[in-house]
Amino acid sequence: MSRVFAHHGESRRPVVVGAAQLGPIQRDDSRDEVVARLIELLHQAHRRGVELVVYPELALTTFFPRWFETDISRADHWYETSMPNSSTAPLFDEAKRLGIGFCLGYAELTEPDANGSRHRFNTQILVERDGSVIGKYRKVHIPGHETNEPDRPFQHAERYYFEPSDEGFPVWRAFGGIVGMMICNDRRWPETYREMGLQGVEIILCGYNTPIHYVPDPSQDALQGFHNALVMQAGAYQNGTWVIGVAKGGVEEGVDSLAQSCIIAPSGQVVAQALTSDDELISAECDLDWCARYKETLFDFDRYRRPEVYTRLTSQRGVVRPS
Ligand code: CDV
Repeated sequence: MSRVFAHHGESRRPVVVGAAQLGPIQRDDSRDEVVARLIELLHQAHRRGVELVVYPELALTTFFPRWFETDISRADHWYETSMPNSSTAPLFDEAKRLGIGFCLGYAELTEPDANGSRHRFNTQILVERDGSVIGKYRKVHIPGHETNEPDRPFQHAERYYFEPSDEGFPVWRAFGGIVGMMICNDRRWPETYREMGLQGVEIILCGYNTPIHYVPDPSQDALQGFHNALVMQAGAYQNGTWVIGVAKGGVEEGVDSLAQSCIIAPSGQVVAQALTSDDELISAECDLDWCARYKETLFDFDRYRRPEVYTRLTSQRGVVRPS
């Protein structure tokens, strides 16, 4: 017998979430200047009763993969080698003082591994209200190109600057629910949401930097806002989860990037959206119990999914190419 939900919620698990959109960060802006902006958004969040603030992808610097640096070590200054560090400590301290958790994206340069190699990741961390780092996610889907493409109006050399993570999509028990993270291009792939959906995720935190001009196919430029909403609304609905999408938008070093940060309910509905392309906080009370209305009805995975059948048949059939 299926569960039937009352029109109004019987139980509630509310968490007030803020999407702290950033406007552009120019090349010469210092970490300290940027952190001051993050703290200003944190203060706005505090005034609104926000418990969890989500910042964009690569929130501490300009989007540096737009330039190609032949000697990659000359780009090391864009990366963080520890977290917190002297620049971000004021953010950690202020968030802890206010009792607000946060999610922060940055470029990570690891300590040498057993082979003496250092690794570069596009990373997001989840910080609890007591200032402890409880989760780290490294971007899986790395878009763009590996080598310099000088004919482009600007580079998108993420595949030169970052390794793809082989750690998948973990989820964490935090903020009264089950939290997952993804970064920018990850949001375009249905398996990102489904991998977390299969682990019961209730809220997915996502920072992004999306240039409006998509060099490989400019016909997509006018559709950037549509595609952004399309993928996150579909991912939320099909997995019964909240999705928090947070942009670094506006014209950064001459490159215009999509803003339109938004908070999406498990119904797929947008419940809050940024109006500007600048530093702007949007917020919403996210009732994590609302997820069950989708996870236990239309998207009851255990009851209705049949991957054991269709993945086997699809791999037997293989790819059919247009003739
Ligand atoms: N930072 C990104 O991952 N940006 C990509 C662009 C290159 C398409 C995105 O998916 O928005």
